[in-house]
Amino acid sequence: MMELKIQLIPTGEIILSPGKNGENHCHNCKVVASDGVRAMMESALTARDRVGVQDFVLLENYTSEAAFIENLRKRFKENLIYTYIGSVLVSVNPYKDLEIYTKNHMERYRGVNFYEVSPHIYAVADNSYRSMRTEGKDQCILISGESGAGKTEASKKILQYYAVTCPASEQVQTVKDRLLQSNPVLEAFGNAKTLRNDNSSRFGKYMDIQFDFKGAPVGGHIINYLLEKSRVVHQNHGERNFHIFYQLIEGGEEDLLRHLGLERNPQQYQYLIKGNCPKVSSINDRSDWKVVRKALTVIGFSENEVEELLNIIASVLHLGNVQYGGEDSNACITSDIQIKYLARPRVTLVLSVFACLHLSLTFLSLCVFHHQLMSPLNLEQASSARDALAKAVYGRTFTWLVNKINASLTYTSDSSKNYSVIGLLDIYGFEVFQHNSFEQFCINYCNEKLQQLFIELTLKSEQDEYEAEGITWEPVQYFNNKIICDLVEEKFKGIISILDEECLRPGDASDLTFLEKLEDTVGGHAHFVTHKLADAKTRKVMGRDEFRLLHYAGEVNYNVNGFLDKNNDLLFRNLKEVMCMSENKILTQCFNREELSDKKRPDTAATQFKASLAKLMEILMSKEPSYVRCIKPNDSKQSGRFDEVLIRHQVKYLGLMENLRVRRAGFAYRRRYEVFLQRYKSLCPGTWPNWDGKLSDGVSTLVKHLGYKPEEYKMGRSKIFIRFPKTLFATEDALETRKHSLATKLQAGWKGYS
Ligand code: AOV
Ligand code: MG
Repeated sequence: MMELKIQLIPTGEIILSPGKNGENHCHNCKVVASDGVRAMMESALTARDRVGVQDFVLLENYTSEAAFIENLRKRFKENLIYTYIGSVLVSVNPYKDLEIYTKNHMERYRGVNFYEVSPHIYAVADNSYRSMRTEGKDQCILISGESGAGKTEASKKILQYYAVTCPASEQVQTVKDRLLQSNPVLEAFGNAKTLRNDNSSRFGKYMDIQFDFKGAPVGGHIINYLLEKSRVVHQNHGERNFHIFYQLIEGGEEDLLRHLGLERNPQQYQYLIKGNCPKVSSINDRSDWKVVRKALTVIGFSENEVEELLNIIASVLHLGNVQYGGEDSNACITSDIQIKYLARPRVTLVLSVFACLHLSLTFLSLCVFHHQLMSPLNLEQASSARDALAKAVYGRTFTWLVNKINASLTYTSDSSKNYSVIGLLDIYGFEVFQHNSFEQFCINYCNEKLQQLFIELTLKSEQDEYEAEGITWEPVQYFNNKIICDLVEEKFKGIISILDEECLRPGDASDLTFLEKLEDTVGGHAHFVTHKLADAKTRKVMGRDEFRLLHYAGEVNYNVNGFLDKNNDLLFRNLKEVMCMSENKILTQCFNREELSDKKRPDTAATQFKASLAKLMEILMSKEPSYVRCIKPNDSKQSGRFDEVLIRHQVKYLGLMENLRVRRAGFAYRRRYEVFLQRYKSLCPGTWPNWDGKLSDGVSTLVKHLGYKPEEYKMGRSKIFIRFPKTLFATEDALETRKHSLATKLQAGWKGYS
């Protein structure tokens, strides 16, 4: 009789340990149970009614969106935030600390098959790790969902899981520490409070974790994507600048602040007051400062480097306070500041900027703010030159920081690549604000690309594969967002191309002429609308300086104001020259002289972003993906609130229903014949030690010997398709048992097949 263990864990989750036949779902098993077991099963089933199913594939009415949402709601109410769709993990942000990330939890998931334990982010992490180890294929975990849905938290949990559960030597421990500590540093410099999320990632991050042949994390590499630099100089109401500024001001030691010429009050700084939101209740800048300061040391920053880094941060704040006055056509630094300069030279703003950047006073005369040395700038030009400098300094310093972290994570080994990789993608989520600009356009385009990849890799490729393998299949309809990606990125005709064209066009090019060009070129596109092209109802909610994109995840109006400038991202040449003269070593790495002699116009911001995304897609396509789909339960960041309308919208646009239908109709596992045979051939005397015939015949012989039933698998052209995970688990168990008994026999001096 089959062995079956039923365990009700405190959360109400049912854990059914697989018996000898690999059964793990109680409603699947046809056990003749004793009274005691039956009573346990009944109570387990009642619990399941309350907590829903842990894999949507098990929903009886799996095509019903209402049943899907109901299952999600039941589980959310019970603090069960994770649910599978096959191997895809759906996660709902609980907005509260759940006691589910302890070391004990990690141990529970370590080396255990996916379906044997309740769904968890650790199961995804462990599954990727084991696939990497057993199949030798690089993995990636793609975390998606809108802003505030829990992507960054999920990626941190995965990293922590590897740090705790993977083997470690002393050297590996250093790498683990550095990998972990890179998070607070990058978040300090690259995250900020937005209206959607108090800790919103304002840059995209792809991190490779490198494992050696023993499965120990030995190195890492981070690629960063388009930091939202405009935040350095401007924040919308209710938002903040990057965390690091507030951390430094709130947490920095007295001596340090004095040295940097900073006051302990964010309200003193123009670059910090635009959003009128210096404090955030969920954030403790002072304690975060301590964490960041320590992390910098762990990562390997020298005291000098930290000092230079903070000098730059302070200089940006001072720069923001440089104000202009004078004739409108001939701006100069306002007189009171000049007077201040003369009276108290050590505290003047301009001087502070230069002192912080270690520019010698001789170069002060070269400063852009001194009107006599440049062709005169009007007030607006002078302010935007100042802001451009602040953005460039901050943006380049951020890139320097990533490079520095990468250097500290570099795996040094004799051979060039003798490691395997798990990549983690945590990028800014889809976002819609009252006012959306170039940054939201880029962020949402990026999400559009990720959705495309998800479609390519799960829905489309799944269906293509059945077709290619000659397996009968009922196609599932889904919305393919390629049409929107093309609208944005197509050569010559896409929005980015048109934007670039306007940026390069001399003469009267402006944000509004860009909008007109868009209307002329893509005006007829089904996913594009402007005020002029809209129907009366839409027109009411659109400005004349906006265009609307009908994204896969919803409609967004983009205001064209600033598009050209942000895309051009230019910095006056003499400002670059001044930066090159700095004695600050970080700045000399950020601004080098070669750039000055390079006559070629750099690619625009959007084109660079498009190219980096294309490269990212290539990286991800070359790896075996796992997916975490994050859902935000409400817009008020509240725990326990399940806003059904909001959630239904996300379920729809994330394509979860289609995902489920494809999954339900399909097969849980597929393996190429040679891989399958190689792994399990020892389980059958007919295929051991070698199979000389056709590979598919070998696999047939093997699975018949293993007792696979016809409904459990199908033979394709080059692969075997296995319908249920339990079938594969049973085979894995058999392999384990065999290895174990073989080892025992070998010890006893045995030779040959038994
Ligand atoms: P995001 O990365 O998806 O948004 P985060 O991962 O930063 O969102 O999550 C937002 C906030 O939700 C966090 O700061 C936590 O307070 C809370 N949260 C998320 N996941 C969990 C969890 N598993 N347990 C407890 N609290 C959680 V963005 O970066 O804005 O797209 O750009
Ligand atoms: Mg994030």
